[in-house]
Amino acid sequence: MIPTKEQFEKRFKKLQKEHKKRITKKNKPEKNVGNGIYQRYKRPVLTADHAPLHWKYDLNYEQNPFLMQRIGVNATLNSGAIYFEGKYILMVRTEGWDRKSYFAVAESPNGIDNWQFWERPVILPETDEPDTNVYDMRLTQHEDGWIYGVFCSERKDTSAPAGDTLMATARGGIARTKDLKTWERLPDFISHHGQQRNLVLHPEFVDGKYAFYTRPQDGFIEVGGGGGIGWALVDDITKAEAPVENIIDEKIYHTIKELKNGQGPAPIKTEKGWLHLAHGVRSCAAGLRYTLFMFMTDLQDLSKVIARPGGYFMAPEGEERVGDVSNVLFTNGWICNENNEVFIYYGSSDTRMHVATTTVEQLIDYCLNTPEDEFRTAASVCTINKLVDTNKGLY
Ligand code: M1P
Repeated sequence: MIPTKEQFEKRFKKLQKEHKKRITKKNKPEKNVGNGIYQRYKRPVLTADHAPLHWKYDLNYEQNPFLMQRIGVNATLNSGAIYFEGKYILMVRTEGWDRKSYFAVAESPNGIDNWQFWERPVILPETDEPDTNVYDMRLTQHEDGWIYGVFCSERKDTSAPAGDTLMATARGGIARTKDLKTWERLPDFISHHGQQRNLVLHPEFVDGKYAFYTRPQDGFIEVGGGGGIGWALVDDITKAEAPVENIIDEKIYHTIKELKNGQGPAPIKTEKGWLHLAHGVRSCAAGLRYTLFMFMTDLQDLSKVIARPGGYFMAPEGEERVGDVSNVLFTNGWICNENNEVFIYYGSSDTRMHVATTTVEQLIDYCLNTPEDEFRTAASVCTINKLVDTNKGLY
């Protein structure tokens, strides 16, 4: 039986109520004492269910009397972030039921809860070679006055043999805006070191040039002989081409970044150096494990790493462990507000978005005082014992 208009309207009201309840629910810090480095929050900040109803349902009774969902959102993940006009903004990687990702802006008054998507997803212009998929945008407020969105542009590999429907290429896509609404697409970043994912624009000019953190890789998935976080200077961002990519943070055997690593968001400038957040990938019987790690670079020589806290900064916990691609934490967005409070936005298991809060002061302390990884079991034990000695009489 076809529902009546009255039934249709009743169902719509219920959907609206559920949706409003979800997006206005207060988010609170986790109750445990925590590690003193950052504070996780109880609930994800964004899930697929936060997407507006008018993106998913045809709300016209004549066309959709059952009020069926016509379009679906599968996940809201790896989001860029920016503090813009007094609002906390996420550039959300939104993935549809059709496996395509697109970007959509969500804003919150406090960076923690009440995230609302803007009316429509971002209309991102294409280049002459249309992207099949776009994802993981990093937002950089550059000193040239533009806000840049640098993201991965994926296309089918035209050299794939017939029948191979997996081979793909990843390139750095670049777009810019002043208002986060109207975007100008620039040509893709040209790398001479293979494919690119996790490309990030540094916020300041370096020797009068645009500076990028890169991630050269031999193939679409495997970084192969490439890999590491690279550093590249580019003369003209409207024709971004990097002849040289110097690795500043390499992948290392038997560490949390033994397989690959990639810069997260653009770094935060502090009086002690630039704070960097990144992801590292290790291999295990269950597949790949993605965790977050930090490092710091020098204020004068930006390609010089001055602090390398060992091990991971944050790893998947509880429900974060499970999702479309389980055992993954990934970040490409953080916000430092006027009080030096830092909001770290991270995706878990390629499914949902979370926040953790900390301060610039805590992150500097973490980077400068966490022991480095010394790459051997015996050295790790020695590091623990040094701490035990220092703590004598205190426990
Ligand atoms: O599925 C885990 C992550 O895989 C990729 O990251 P990387 O290039 O470092 O392997 C990205 O597709 C990322 O979006 C995803 O979260």
